[in-house]
Amino acid sequence: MSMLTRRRLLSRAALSATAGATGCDAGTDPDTDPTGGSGGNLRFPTGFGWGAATSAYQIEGAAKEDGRGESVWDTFSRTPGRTRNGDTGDVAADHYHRYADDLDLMRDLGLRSYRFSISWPRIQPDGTGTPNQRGLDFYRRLVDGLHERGISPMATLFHWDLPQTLQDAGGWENRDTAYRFAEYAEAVFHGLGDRIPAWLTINEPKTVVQNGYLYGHHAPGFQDPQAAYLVAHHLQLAHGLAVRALRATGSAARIGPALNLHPCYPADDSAEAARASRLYDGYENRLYLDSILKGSYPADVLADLGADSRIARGIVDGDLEIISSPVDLLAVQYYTPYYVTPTGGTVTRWPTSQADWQQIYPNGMYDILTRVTRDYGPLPLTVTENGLPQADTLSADGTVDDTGRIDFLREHMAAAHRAVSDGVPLESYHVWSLLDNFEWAEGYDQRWGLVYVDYPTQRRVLKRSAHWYREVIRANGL
Ligand code: GCO
Repeated sequence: MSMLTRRRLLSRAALSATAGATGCDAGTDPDTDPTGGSGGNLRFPTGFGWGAATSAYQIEGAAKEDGRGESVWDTFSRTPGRTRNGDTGDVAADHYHRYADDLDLMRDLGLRSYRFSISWPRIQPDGTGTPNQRGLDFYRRLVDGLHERGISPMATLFHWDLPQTLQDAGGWENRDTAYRFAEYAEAVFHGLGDRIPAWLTINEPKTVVQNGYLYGHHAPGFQDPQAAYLVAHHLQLAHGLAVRALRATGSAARIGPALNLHPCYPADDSAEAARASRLYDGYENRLYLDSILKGSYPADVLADLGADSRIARGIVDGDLEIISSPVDLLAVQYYTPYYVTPTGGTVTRWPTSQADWQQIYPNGMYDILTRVTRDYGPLPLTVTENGLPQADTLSADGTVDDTGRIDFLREHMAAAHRAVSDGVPLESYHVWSLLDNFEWAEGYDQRWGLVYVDYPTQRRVLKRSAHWYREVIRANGL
């Protein structure tokens, strides 16, 4: 298994291949201009869904209220040494209590779409059985508040907060967890399905696989490659079962997966780098895209994992049919490219953000959107996450000057616009994130929000980027 030690990550050859296939503007050279060229006065299609995204554990707090059960992230974050400064999501941005004010903020920004997640342990404290009405009621109030403000809800069913009881029974290593997830999804569809037009199943299965089971710096904190790829399979099985559960309700709502995709480029011109980059792409992208959208796992990745691997032995006849149940949309989350060396390692080519894994390469947005359309389309696309962390500070005059975020967003939106101009059916774009929040193992150090959260007082302050984004939305473009 050659991929075990890599952290997360294009060559001139790959780029020009992309450019040739998609009609990318030949006047820019992504090797020297990471934006790929971005002009002014870019209008998006009428009705474009400008939005922002969050997830339950990262913003809600209220960890012990209204019957909520414990999740793996409660356990993990409360374990000494697991998160920066020992931070937990116990209070987070206190959104559970402040959701009405946060809804007003969204309206003031002019958002057209809001992507949030539903906390499984609020709905099923033990991961199974009769749903907790108080949990469902919270999301009903939230969703009704969105509709009242003319904002379209997009709900993620699973953003990593697996009920601890299910983890105790083996978590995602246990095939049964996929079936428990389908039951939970069914309960949510019955409780809220009449008011949510778009569903996302599993947020970034790859991050659970890599960070949760390979590197161990996310819950549940394991370093077990054999388990990791079995988990990849069970997460995707859960995705397919949830798609089927939605169809079984007769709902006209749309559903799809939320995948963090990374353009992978060879770090040099050698054949070895091209080969290594291709396999890297298999682990980063095709392991999830091929299965869900084509009904088969990529042969190169399966061969690399080995016929004796737990995933190879864990695939049951019919699973891929479930996993590839037709979806209505694909949610793309783009943060960084990877540049892959001949030996399968990665190198950093562009400046990074406060997150050392994130290279700022806007043209990667164009490449990944055009690539999924070329290889898997035509399929409606939504960007459900894109953003960067900064050490934003509240100045004495009460403002937060995050000019770097404005530059980042403008360039990534311009790259998305180029993709749309080249025929990519992109419907919406969500900034990660609406609010500063609990950034997993990084705790509260990294601020990803359009809105600054002063944690001691929980006061919200619109950053300069939020004011800028409001104008983007009003103009429907840049
Ligand atoms: C993820 C998650 C978000 C993160 C964001 C920044 O992609 O990791 O969906 O919860 O906070 O991506 O790292």
